[in-house]
Amino acid sequence: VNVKRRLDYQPPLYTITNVVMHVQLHATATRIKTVSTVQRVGDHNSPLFLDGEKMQLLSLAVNGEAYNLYSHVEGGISLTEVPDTFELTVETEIDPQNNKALEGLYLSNGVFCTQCEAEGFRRITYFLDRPDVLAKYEVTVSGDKEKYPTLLANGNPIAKGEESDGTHWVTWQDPHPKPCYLFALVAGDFDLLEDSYTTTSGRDVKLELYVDKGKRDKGVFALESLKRAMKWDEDTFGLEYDLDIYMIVAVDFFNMGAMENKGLNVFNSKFVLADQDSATDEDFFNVESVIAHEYFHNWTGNRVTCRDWFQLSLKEGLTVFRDQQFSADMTSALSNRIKHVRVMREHQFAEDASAMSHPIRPDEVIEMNNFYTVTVYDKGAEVIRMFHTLLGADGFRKGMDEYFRRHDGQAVTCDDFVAAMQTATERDLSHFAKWYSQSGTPVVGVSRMYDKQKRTLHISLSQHTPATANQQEKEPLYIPVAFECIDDTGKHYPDDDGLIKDGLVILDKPSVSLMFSDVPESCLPVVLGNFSAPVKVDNPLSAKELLQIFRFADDPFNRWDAMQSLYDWCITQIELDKSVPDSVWKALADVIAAEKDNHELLGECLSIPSFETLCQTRVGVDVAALASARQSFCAQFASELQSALLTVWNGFSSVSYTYKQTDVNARRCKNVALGHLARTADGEALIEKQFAEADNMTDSLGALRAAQSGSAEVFNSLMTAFEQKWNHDPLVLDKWFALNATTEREDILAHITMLKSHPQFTMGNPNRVRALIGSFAFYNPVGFHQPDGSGYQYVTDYLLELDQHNPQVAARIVTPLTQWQNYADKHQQKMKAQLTRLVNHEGLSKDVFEKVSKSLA
Ligand code: BAL
Ligand code: ZN
Repeated sequence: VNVKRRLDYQPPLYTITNVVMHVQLHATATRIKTVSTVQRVGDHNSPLFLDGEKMQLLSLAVNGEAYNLYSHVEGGISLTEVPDTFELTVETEIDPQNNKALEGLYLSNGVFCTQCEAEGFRRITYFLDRPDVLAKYEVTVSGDKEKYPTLLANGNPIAKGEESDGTHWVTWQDPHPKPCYLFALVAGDFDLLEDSYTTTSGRDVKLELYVDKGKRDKGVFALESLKRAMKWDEDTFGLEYDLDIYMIVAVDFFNMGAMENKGLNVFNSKFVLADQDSATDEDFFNVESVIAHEYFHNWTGNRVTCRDWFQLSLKEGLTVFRDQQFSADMTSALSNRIKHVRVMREHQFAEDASAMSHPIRPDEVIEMNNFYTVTVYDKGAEVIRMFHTLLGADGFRKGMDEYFRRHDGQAVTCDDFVAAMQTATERDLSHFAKWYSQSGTPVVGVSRMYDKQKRTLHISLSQHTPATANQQEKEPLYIPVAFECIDDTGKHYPDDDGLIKDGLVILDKPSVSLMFSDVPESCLPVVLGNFSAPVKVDNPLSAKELLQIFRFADDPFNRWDAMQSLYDWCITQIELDKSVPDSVWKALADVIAAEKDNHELLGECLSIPSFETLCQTRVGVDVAALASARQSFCAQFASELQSALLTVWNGFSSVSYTYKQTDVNARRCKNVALGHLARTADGEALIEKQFAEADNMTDSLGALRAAQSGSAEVFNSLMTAFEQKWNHDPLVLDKWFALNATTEREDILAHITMLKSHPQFTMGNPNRVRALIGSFAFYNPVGFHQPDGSGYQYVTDYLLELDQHNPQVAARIVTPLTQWQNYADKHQQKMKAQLTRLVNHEGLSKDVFEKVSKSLA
């Protein structure tokens, strides 16, 4: 197995400055002629190695003459005795229709499209497929005019024509040098939405959005989102778009969410198509944020790209942070923050506790596709957020300006980013930069000692990062801890030594002590406001103290988090066979009454931590026991608070649907309340009423989700009605498949087997596979972790088949199996048995092999 290491990086021995491509599209035999201008870099005689796989080499020429001095080697071809500068012509043939991995150029649903990041371009032609080789491209695409009236590639169209045989062609020129992972080509028959945008400096940009025929209206919101993102990046970072045309194409078969190819983004249709009937508020949110994410990559990713793939977080962490800031500005800061913290706690902490633990800048990779992870993306964004917290918005902007001033047009490293931030703000960020190299989730411990006589409070903050599979030794990190000290009247206290500055304590060594003099005994430390660092907190607080924080903390995130900790505490009581005290139920009723008009906070505070989040505050999880404790808490929650919840649910007058934040908050609150009420005697009637009256997908789906925890009969009948209504809409049907897969039922495996033979289920569509098999493995803990191991075996059987077609998606869905460390022994044994089956399977992809072998090591 070929392990690549970050520290082995070598600059390229040759580079390619210009590429002229001719792509003759054909379903099973597409021909690509690529003329590259190749230059030797430095003084050496090493052969020229070109990456290439899964294609046929038809011919090879140097400066127009057929060239024989080459040989096929693993992963490509090697050319010897080439001139210092020359024109290399390579002709290849590929089979897009049978490309089920959806990497490189593929044909699905009558649409040709490409996915080249990370290393897909090498499936189109032999090339220097590495991000530090930047070339200008001119691409001519030709194909059948009737089947593929639209022919697109990066940049601007400069010529087109038709042939007498029914084919036509378009030539595209991209003036910006780019790495080949940003190459894109699309051909098909689409509906087109057109618009334009004038940049602050007065440049007109044509905007084009291509969607499946008949789905024009569903593209309107995406196009509006694009314009908002363009404006926001100009206002916030002074960054304008740089081509005359910006195109987005929505396709139904796509491994990722979307791809930022220069001037021609390719999107999973899930993140483009949205209307009130078929998309939830969450879908609208996601469309806007992914559209923005890909747009923001034009500067953070495309204009300044990565030197090598170990630096992926350079563009992804930064761009996720940028899209998070944008979404917060477009919608609301609190619910955004909570959303992202949930991702960290449910998924990133789990990844960092597993054998796949890696720093945001990984050191070793077998298959790069495995590193498009919550660590690189989301923890990466948290690290960028800490820069923002430490430097302030102005300092961060200065650093960004300096980063672009230094590196526009270059392929650079995370260290280059830190250096730009450091120089621009004159701060020493060298200690902080350890966040790039150290993996694992630090635990910040909080302990306090109160001296009644002296009325002094001593608070100690400590840090400890548990060893991870890839790193035994951990060093103290530089952790900004947002800090409040409040008493039971809500009064806030400063510390004696002024260590709390602008609400932050810097925990940059194993521990830091804070002293508070002349304070009452009720004073509490409230830490990690706004989730100021990607850490776990160990702050032992009683239920009463958590409620004090909820009442009095300034930071709304802390208020929400206190409620989450309170629920976690209650569930622990149940696990210990103790009961939840009446005082807690009384306090919760007061909370609901006090916050009845604050729909945003109330909706979030009525949400019980997910099973996955609860796992992260426990070790050796017995799944059935934890799930049953959680269930039992939810049932009590519903019965104890029924009348308050009913008031919440009834409190929303049914105005017709608009996607605006106040309404989104209200709908969320209403649907969370309904989720609880489903467990009461009134639940059925309320669910049926909401389902029948809903004029939008948020409320329909809210009713269905609620019905999942009510009677099976009602749930099944609503699901049948829903399926009949939405059978024609793939994205809505995915929701239906996912609801099926996450339902608790005795016969869940037989049920999934039946769904696999549903006429609309196909292994070839990643969205569908993720909806059914992915949702089951990730979000049906009771079904997946069945005591006899049958859930693990079921998923493994499926993955063995899927892996033969689409290794990338298989490697994604294997994740829950590889995270066995957190479960009780009895689960671990059975999970490892299936992992062993996988690793021993002949012909396993390197994608799945990497994750499985690491998890067994
Ligand atoms: N670059 C891969 C997809 C994305 O993160 O935008
Ligand atoms: Zn991205």
